[in-house]
Amino acid sequence: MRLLVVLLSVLLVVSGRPDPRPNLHGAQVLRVVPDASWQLHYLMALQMQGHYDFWTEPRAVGKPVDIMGTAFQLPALHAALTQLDLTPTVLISNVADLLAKSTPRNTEANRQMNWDDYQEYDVIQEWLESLASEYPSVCRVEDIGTSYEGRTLKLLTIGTGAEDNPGIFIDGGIHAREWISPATVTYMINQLVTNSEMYSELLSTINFYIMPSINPDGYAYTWSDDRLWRKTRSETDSSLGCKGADPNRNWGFHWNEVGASSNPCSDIYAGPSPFSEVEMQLVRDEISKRASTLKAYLTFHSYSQLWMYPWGWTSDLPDDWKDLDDLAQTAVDALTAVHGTQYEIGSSTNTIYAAAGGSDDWAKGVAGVKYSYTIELRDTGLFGFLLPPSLIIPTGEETFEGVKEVGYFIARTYGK
Ligand code: 0X9
Ligand code: ZN
Repeated sequence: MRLLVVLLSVLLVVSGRPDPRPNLHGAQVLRVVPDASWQLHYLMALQMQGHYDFWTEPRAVGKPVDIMGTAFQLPALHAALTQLDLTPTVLISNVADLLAKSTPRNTEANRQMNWDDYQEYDVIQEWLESLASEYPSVCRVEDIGTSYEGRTLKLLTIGTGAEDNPGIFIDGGIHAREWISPATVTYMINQLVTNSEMYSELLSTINFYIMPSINPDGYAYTWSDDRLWRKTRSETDSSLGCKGADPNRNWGFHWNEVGASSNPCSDIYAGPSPFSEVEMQLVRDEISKRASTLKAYLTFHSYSQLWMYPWGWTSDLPDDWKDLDDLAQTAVDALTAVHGTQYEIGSSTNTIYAAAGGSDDWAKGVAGVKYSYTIELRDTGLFGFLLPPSLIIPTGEETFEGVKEVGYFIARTYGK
């Protein structure tokens, strides 16, 4: 026993950080595909009980649902699924092993921005500052406020033309555990800024406003304590001791009407009130400030490979859905052409599930940004949230092609 304790503390010293969420040893991610609507509804009820971490939510008959069970929970999870006549396949046989493989190397060299690995919040922040000082004719950075725990949020503007040029607002990292999102958004920033001569016409016609990591406290927590944390880290309810709200259920448009929870312990907790989360207030204010020039809003999530547009609060489609669908098609065609990655396109309610209080719905419904999209990046479940760092660059390359199509379209359609 003493030997074990000594060994563990040696390991801690060597690795420099405690093993995040050690109870993931032996945890598995199981996939089931409901083929009847009663199974779907029972799966929804199982999710509502809040015992298991649903990596993807029950969305429709025929669509896969990925559920993580810890080693301790697995027998009960199997029993529950058997009762539902569902036969699970094992998607990830040992979450802890995969986690170890996808955990960034904690070296000094890796504290320099690069896309061979995921990056900590501070590294991203410093890099944004250094870009702005190295390329002052192409981009500028602003501090727009501080998170609940006191981290600075930065907004990078990329553009060489007029301030009132048509704009595209891009954010990443709203859900803390979706690491490929900030990695992809920073990849695209780097391409636009360091190769700006290749995009000179685009950048003189439109402005990009980009915030790569809009849930910094949650993101920092995924590095320090719990790799699979999704929400913010605010103290919303002291009696239950559960922290944080789902920032993508917190926006003030049809808030908490559907697909969200009022339980502070739930992963889809809408928060005590619309815009209770300071980080979402800050992003909202940046969008609002520029609402008259913004033509597109892109918010990056993972995973499932979906390019979705509003609405998320109703299965009805916006009047101009065809315009949004057409542009999504153009973007996805360009994306797929790079590495063959397949994406599904559609309104979010009809593609995944109804969920109100999302930033995409607010951007369109309140700020009036016509082309509002939620993009769920790679993969489709092989690695889920634990996408290996070797896939950052391929994901960045293909996504950038899709985003450029959106840029060119906005420039052609609204450029002066
Ligand atoms: O549920 C979400 O917030 C998003 N999926 S995720 O797996 N990344 O959590 C989808 C949001 C789609 N948009 C709206 N429901 N408004
Ligand atoms: Zn997400």
